[in-house]
Amino acid sequence: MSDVPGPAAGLTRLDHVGIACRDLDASIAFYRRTYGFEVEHEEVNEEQGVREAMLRVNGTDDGGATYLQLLEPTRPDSPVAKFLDRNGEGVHHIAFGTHGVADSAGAVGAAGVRVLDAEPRRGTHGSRIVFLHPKDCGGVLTELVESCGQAD
Ligand code: CMX
Ligand code: CO
Repeated sequence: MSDVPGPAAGLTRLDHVGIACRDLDASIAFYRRTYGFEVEHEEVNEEQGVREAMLRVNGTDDGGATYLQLLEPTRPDSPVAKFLDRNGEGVHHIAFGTHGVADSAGAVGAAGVRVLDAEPRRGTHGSRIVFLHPKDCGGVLTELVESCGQAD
């Protein structure tokens, strides 16, 4: 173990696991009938090129929750469409929650990980999100998310 302290990234929960699917309604039906998870929120995010549903799994001790984020592409040049072409359906990214996404991104960036968004973008339900390059995260596309109304 290294003695060097880690970055003060301020991450407080696993916010969601993003899952790429070809048919959002079929995927929702699978998670409902198999596990009993219910959709808490559904939307189209044109900037990200997705139609998506958030299925709540559990609450977290920072006052937030952990979700599955089911993602169906809305256009062929979107990140999720490219992922499906290459890999088929499956886990696309993980997302950590924070109370301050800009500060967290700064800390993670200072640790040597490429932050893909210079400014936070709009994520699910008005949240603020940035993505980290999967090649700097052991092959895992990673998102940092600050829920709407959560900023300090
Ligand atoms: N997980 C792990 N690796 C991934 C990946 C993913 N989801 N997507 C792409 N990669 C890898 C590819 O396998 C490829 O690796 P190799 O060079 O070894 O073959 C490399 O990254 C480049 O892949 P690409 O298909 O050419 O894709 P791009 O470089 O054009 O884009 C990325 C990759 C991560 C920069 C882009 O997908 C991105 O900006 N993603 C963030 C936005 C996003 O995913 N939005 C949808 C979700 C929205 C939400 O959660 O709200
Ligand atoms: Co996400």
